[in-house]
Amino acid sequence: MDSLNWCLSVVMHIAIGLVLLIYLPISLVLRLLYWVFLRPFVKEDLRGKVVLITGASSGIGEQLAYQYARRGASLSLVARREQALRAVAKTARDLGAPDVIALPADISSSEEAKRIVNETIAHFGQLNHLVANAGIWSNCSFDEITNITAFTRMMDVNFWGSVYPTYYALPHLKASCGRIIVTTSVAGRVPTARMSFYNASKAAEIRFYETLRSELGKQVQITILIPGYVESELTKGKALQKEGEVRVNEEARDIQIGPFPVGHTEMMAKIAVDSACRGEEYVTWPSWYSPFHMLMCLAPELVNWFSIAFYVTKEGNSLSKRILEATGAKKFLYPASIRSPKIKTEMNK
Ligand SMILES: NC(=O)c1ccc[n+]([C@@H]2O[C@H](COP(=O)([O-])OP(=O)(O)OC[C@H]3O[C@@H](n4cnc5c(N)ncnc54)[C@H](OP(=O)(O)O)[C@@H]3O)[C@@H](O)[C@H]2O)c1
Ligand SMILES: *[C@@H]1O[C@H](CO)[C@@H](O)[C@H](O)[C@H]1NC(C)=O
Ligand SMILES: *[C@@H]1O[C@H](CO)[C@@H](O)[C@H](O)[C@H]1NC(C)=O
Ligand SMILES: *[C@@H]1O[C@H](CO)[C@@H](O)[C@H](O)[C@H]1NC(C)=O
Ligand SMILES: CC(=O)N[C@H]1CO[C@H](CO)[C@@H](O)[C@@H]1O
Repeated sequence: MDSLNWCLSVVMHIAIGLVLLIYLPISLVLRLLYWVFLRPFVKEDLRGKVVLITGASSGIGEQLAYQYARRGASLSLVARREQALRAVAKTARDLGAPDVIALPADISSSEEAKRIVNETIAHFGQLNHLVANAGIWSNCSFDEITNITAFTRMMDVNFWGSVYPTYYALPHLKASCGRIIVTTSVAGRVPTARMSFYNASKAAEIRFYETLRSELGKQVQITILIPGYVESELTKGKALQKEGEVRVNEEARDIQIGPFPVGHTEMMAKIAVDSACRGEEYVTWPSWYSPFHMLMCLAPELVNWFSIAFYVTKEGNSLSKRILEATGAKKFLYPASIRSPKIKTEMNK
């Protein structure tokens, strides 16, 4: 049995090696041809389209709303903080969205998810893009957590909070040959210490939407957004803390992000919407994160060593934070918008 297993293993390695040897050069040429000849001309016209965005009250979702608005789409905006949501809705109208509705809801509840899809259809009569973007993160290592049950929230918001609206929106998306855009994270592909649940929720999201993509084929296209660090309330330090409550913790943020530059969200939102309109499957931005996917496939142990050296804290400090402090690099690497702990407070959410 053992030798059969060994033979099969050798055969598989050689077979897959051959497939890659033939497939990779061909796909490279095809991709190049696509980039040069087709890509500039493929682009969905968003005028008259309806887009539902979850997590639209701040950060990436807010900027995505503005990009869709500029391109003439009507919007249905979802998050829990109503005032913040209404302010985003107003700006979106000013930027050119013909019609915008704000639907306050907690997306981790399936009933609420059902309601917001229902209200969107009742108001607009159609749905063309679903942007599943709402999410929370946390910064503590597993053994620091003092209230473990509070951490089911991470899965409830990041994973189920994307799956529920997808489920209820799917019939309408099929009817319109629409698209799903889902905001995941580089952390879902590349393990990063101190983010076990965040990392797991994002990995689950990526796998789920990759599988759904193969089930749906061309009927409903799926764009998976894989952001690295960009400015938002999340990178201001708003996170699920070890005691199980959500608040802003800048010091923890400095440990987590360290000397990694934080990208401008407006730029990312622009690239994300353009890529979705071209039907692209993955968007990794800032793009310097892309090689990390390859590194993760070829040498996961390097990622692991780096993660330990960089993020694991000794006496409340980590190499990442020490580098940040020693070089004074924060001024250049973090946009001004996240260098203050102020967030759009409302009911302490
Ligand atoms: N910023 C980054 O560096 C980065 C990197 C990788 C991935 N991401 C991902 O990007 C997505 C957006 O995050 P962000 O960076 O823009 O952070 P953010 O500014 O904190 O935005 C998160 C949004 O999600 C909403 N939200 C949270 N819980 C919700 C719930 N239960 N129901 C409905 N809405 C909820 C928030 O609105 P309310 O509080 O009003 O409900 C807010 O609008 C997340 O999925 C995040 O994981 C961000
Ligand atoms: C959804 O909307 C329809 C009308 O568009 C209504 O008849 C139905 O009761 C609603 N369902 C729920 C669960 O709210
Ligand atoms: C732990 O978190 C859960 C969920 O947020 C909460 O209901 C519970 O009261 C918390 N327990 C303690 C001991 O703080
Ligand atoms: C985040 O990390 C910092 C550094 O270890 C820690 O002090 C903080 O307690 C962590 N998050 C919380 C407050 O849960
Ligand atoms: C530190 C940590 O939780 N790492 C996990 C992140 O997610 C990947 C899956 O993508 C796991 O393999 C890691 O163990």
